[in-house]
Amino acid sequence: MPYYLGIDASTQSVSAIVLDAAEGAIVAEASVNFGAELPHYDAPNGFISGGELGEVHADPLMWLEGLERCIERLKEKSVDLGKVIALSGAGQQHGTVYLTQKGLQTLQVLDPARQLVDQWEGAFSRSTSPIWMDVSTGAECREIESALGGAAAVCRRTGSVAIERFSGPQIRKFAKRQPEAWKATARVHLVSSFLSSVLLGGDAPTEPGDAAGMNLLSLTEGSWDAQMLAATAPGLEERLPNLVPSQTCLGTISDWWVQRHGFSPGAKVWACTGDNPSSLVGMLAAEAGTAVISLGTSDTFFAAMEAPRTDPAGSGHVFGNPLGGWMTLQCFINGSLAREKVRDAGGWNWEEFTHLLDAVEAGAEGSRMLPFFGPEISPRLDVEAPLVAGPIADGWAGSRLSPRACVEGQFLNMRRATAWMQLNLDRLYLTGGAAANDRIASIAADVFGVEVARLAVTGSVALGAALRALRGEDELGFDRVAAALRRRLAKSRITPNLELRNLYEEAGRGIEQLLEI
Ligand code: XUL
Repeated sequence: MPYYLGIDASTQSVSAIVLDAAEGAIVAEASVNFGAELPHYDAPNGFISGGELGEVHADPLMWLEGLERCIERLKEKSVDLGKVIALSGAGQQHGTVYLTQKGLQTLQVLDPARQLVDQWEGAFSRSTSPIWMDVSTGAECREIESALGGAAAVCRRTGSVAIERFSGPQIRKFAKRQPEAWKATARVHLVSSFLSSVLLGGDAPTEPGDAAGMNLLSLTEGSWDAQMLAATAPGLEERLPNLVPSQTCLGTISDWWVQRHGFSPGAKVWACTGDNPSSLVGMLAAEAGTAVISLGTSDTFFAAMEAPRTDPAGSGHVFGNPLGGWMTLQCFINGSLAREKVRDAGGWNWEEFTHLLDAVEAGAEGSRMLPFFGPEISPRLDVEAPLVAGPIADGWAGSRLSPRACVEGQFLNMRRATAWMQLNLDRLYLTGGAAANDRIASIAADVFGVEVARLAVTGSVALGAALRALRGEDELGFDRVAAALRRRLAKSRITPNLELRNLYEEAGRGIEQLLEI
């Protein structure tokens, strides 16, 4: 039976999953953790530490070595790679790889007798790649915004205000500070289009899913925005990859993979995308009507969006939806850590915290809380302590009302801050550590007034890549696998209590008032 391979080139690891479409099952998974398994790159968490002034880089050679190891690991698990008929991948968003002319040639002449990582002499004009954690480009963001007439103009054109980690400001910084090395750059790839190139054995295009995270793509035209390019770096257009629709077959896998790792010469490579767009597919949320909330260190909200609206407050982002149209993504910095701080302030464990969520009625007796323990970006606020009102105003720490006020406040703020998306939601998928908590899940259902289902998918990015390859080759097969995954999901369904609608409308107004203070 044919296999579909999905690769996730993420910050800390490279992972892969192999999907058997006939069985609708994942037949193998493998992962290589950079810090643990490639310690010679001195990047315990996947990036080079000690960068100055917010600079965070990683070595592209580490990614290449990790990629080959990960594929080897699949073979060690007895996966017959010859059965893979199509593959795709995803990369951490915003990171950039700078290739020389020699680097572009290298892609085409990789020697199957040698390891992937050993063949890149003179291939990079910038030896390390800035990644999404890099916040060193504040000056460049301001320069780009002022060239375009302000942050709002950049947001309307590209889907986001100029953002430090986005590729455009990163490219600008490099071109300004190292003009000679910029001259020697023949191509700037995203991590995802670099991955496509390595799989394809040639210079691959990029697609709107990931390209929209560069502050360079015109949302309305779906092509590079000439004015954004001009404001970013000289000679940028000829250094950017071509753009193709996300669901594009780029060709067949290169001979290097066939000779060295036993792939079939006919295995097709589908354009790789960014990790969040890929996750949208892996979480079965690529159709309008579903939003995903990932409850992690920071909470993330993302969803498919039919029209490319932009956030007037400048906090949210718009990326391409790999299955067509657009998607939106918004981060809430004060996520799990904030819930943890409220818990710790009461000296509770998670069980006690959950018990209080249960024991206190919806609305927390009129207590309102925005649990911001540090700077927040949705909305942009520089605070160090929660904003509170109602019975907990005189002391939230240790109050039995605080756990509920905290969780309700987080979801009410999320509902408020994502209203610009104008999503007509039918359901929410919750994922991440706290999603397993039934109480937290039902508060989400009640606040948003829609059904909530829990996704226990750990590898949604790699799964999304395999599903995209499958959809490219066999749309019916994709529908079948998606239906099977959805059936599994339905078992974790929680329905909202619609009688609480008015109460949460009023609580929402309370949260707005907190933000006016
Ligand atoms: C999204 C973002 C991260 C990276 C790494 O804008 O910066 O989610 O994609 O995962």
